[in-house]
Amino acid sequence: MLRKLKLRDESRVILHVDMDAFFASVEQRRNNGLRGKPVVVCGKPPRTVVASASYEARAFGVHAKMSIVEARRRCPELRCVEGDLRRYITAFLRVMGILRGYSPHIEVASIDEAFLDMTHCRLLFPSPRGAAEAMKKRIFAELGLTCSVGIGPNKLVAKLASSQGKPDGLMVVSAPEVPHFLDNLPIGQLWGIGSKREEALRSLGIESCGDLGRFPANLLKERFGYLGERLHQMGLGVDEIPVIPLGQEPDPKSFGHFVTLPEDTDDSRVISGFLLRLSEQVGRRLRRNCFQGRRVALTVRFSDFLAVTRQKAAGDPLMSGKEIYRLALKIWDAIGDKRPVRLLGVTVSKLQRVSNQFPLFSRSNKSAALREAVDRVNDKYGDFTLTWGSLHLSPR
Ligand code: DCP
Ligand code: CA
Ligand code: CA
Repeated sequence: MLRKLKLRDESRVILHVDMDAFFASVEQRRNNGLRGKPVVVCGKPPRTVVASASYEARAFGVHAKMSIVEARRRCPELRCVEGDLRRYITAFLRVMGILRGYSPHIEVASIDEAFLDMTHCRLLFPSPRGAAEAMKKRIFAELGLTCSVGIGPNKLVAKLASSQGKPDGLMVVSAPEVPHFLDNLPIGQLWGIGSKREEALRSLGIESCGDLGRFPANLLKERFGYLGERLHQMGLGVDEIPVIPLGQEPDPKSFGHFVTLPEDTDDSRVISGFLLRLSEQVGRRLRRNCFQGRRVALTVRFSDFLAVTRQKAAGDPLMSGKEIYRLALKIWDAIGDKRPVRLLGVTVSKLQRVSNQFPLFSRSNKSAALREAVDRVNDKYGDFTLTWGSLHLSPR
């Protein structure tokens, strides 16, 4: 029992890897002419934003999510490359191939990051730092890409540590060092703290993660509801969520796809065309994973960036694109707003497994599994700037 507790609280060694300027670095690697230059990867110009900016571009103040027009204004010699998700998935699969040599417990957290539970791999490596150094060396030697690594007693601390030394960073925070590490970390660096929440915390005199941990938990709960407890835990650097290996994730709660339209439009034929495409994408994912759903939600962002999400229950559980489309269209009609639309999203939730059979793609097909992981990250944290849809690609 004691051993179990200890393992959970203090003895875990979790490593987080995040690739540096990932999409941009893959492009610089492919094309010698781009190396050492300010480069951004984006969707189809001109209505697109920066997905990834090379560190050379960042020196000009160019960053992710900035419009291409603004990025070019800041850096006239900027090279813009139209991205291709398939290239980045292939590159990250090769990174995963290398990571697998360091621990069998790997969780894909995004298209360019992973957590490794190294707790039981200690005998194999001189030290966690030594393992990280070897891993970084191999990734650079074999793929020509740099990454940043953070090591800590849990996923929260590991991820915070990897973001500190970017690019090409390596930071190890042992359990006793956690309080000092958090004292020097602004709260904006924590997960899920946007500018509004950050402002609210500052108004309480909370500037650093350390301040957050020392702030009375009951007051945080009063102010932020259920999130208050999580904030308190984060302030203490506590995170017990285990590393969940690829293919062992719990059942998803929903499947969704989003697309930014090539241009803002109020043309209902164009809008229904996109709704059909999104519905079919979602339907394919449902079927591939052997789920059906009982609720369809439609998200519409108008040209003024205001967004609405409305949902509708399905009479019978559904998994076909046509059925999803029919409900999405009904929701669209019910919204009845004639302003030009900028973005559309279709999500199916209230999922149930269709049968006990395994998903249609084999889990040994790592590429499909990673694509699924990317889609799930999109569902959870919002879209990648490059989506399957915006690239006019078939994801499968
Ligand atoms: N991405 C995207 N749209 C977003 C965020 C990210 O398309 N809104 C893509 C492009 C990035 C990749 O995901 O290259 C990884 O995202 P990161 O946030 O890790 O950013 P980078 O790897 O580009 O830079 P950093 O070195 O800061 O990690
Ligand atoms: Ca990255
Ligand atoms: Ca990342």
